[in-house]
Amino acid sequence: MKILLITPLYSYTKTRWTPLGISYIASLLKTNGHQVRLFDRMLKSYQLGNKELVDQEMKKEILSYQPDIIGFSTISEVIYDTAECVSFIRGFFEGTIVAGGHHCTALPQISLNKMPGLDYVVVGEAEYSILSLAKGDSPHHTEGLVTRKSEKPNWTHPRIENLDDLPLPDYSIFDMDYYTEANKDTVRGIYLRTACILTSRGCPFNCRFCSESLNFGKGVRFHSADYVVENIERLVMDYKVEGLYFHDNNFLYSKNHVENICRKLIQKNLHRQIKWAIQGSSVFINEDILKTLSEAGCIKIELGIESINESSLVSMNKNSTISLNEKALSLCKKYDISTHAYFMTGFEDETITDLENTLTWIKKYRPDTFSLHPLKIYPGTALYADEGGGFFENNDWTEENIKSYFRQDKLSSISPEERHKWYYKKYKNFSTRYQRINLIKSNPLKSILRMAYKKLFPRAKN
Ligand code: B12
Ligand code: SF4
Repeated sequence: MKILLITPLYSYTKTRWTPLGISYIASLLKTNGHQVRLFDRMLKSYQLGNKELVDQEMKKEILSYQPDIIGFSTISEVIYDTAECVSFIRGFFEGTIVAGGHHCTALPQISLNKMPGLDYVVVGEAEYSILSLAKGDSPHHTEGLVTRKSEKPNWTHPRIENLDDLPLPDYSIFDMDYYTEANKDTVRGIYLRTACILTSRGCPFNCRFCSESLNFGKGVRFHSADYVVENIERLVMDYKVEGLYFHDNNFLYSKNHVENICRKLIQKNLHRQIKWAIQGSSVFINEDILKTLSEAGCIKIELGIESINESSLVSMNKNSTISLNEKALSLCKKYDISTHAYFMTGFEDETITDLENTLTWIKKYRPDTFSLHPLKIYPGTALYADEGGGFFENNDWTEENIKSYFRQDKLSSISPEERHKWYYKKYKNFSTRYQRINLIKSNPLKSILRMAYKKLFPRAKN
């Protein structure tokens, strides 16, 4: 069968992170004899400049490729784009249309109702469900596939117990010239030609604002070190990458897993060829693990600090403490591993003084880079159950509705005007200056000159 996968359009993100879920799905389908293509709406919008042109190009692609199945990857914040595409494509396409990913997993039946052009929704890890569909198995007996007739207890979230059963992800489905082009944002603050990779699925924690355990189930499953290193060798050989960004929610969760991968990287001499970055929780950071990481080429750890207000961490069920975060930042410095601190704003008990204190804290503990994201209430999270007000169930999924829902500051007592003022008066200048200095400190002159050239000629190739 011919399958066309489509990712949603969103305002341009600087991090060139590949949608890896798509590459796993594509790989399993191709290994089983199917043809797969990707229409990457975000990249197309970057290349073509406007949505109308992207839609026209998408229609052309569908009419010329003539797929049997079209599959959408969904994300709550951009679900209006998927909804519009489904209805647009239904106007001229009679084949099967399915959707999977985080948003549909959280709201399978509602997604079918709100997007009448959809035939099925796939919940959770979709590789084997979509393969069954491509093989022509009965949708009513396919695990993970939700039809309009499915009743809640009849669908189960598939869980791939042995991740190594999956063939290596297929990166050739992406425009890898674009995704691996050297930049300073994929590994934040360090200018590299980078690819993304995944070594595990799931997260041991359950933060109230996160839906990871809904998508991947409880606990964490791992690829073996052999699988991971084979994947890395292939990326280095095929795409000449000099950096890797690990998408694992918590790369450090299993010491054994980390040590096995690091040992193999050193055995294969890959630690001298690639620099890599991970996301990890401060809970798992100690001298032993940092030494192992540093010897194997890890140059950056991203930490989900979220808040410097202990009560916000507790109310969000965040499994770390401020003192653990402070300790982690100083230990990373000792082992010369750069850090990125993720912060969130919009918690219930937050005040402008807390935001001010965050900047003071940053100056004191000096992560190399940092970012501040508004707290958003996604379906499938504990926070949505308590505070979402059934928004997605009760409203049309139009661009206007969805954008205004995500613009709301539902929990915070800081008014939007106050926050806006603080952001532009205090945060923006502070952040730009701080990160610019870090960029100069963390990159060799050659990279700095390249970045300056790219700033002058943004579309120039490296
Ligand atoms: C890499 C990444 C990105 C990349 C690539 C996006 C992508 N679709 O993968 C970029 C930078 C573009 C991105 C941007 C955004 N992201 Co993002 N991103 C991630 C991240 C860190 C990893 C994704 C990944 O590779 N996972 C591993 C693979 C194996 O899992 P998967 O992608 O979920 O895919 C599996 C299933 O979901 C399903 N599936 C996925 N696609 C499809 C398609 C079909 C047809 C089917 C049937 C099934 C299916 O099968 C896959 C294989 O098992 C996740 C967090 C996470 N750990 O998943 C957040 C995450 C997906 N992002 C999120 C968000 C909010 C965003 C943004 C809105 C952020 C922002 N405000 O800018 C934008 C939206 C832009 C866009 N156009 O999609 C949220 C989504 C929450 C939600 N309820 O929708 C997540 C879950 C982070 C979080 N915990 O909050 N993101
Ligand atoms: S640690 Fe990260 S991935 Fe895990 S539940 Fe919290 S936010 Fe989600």
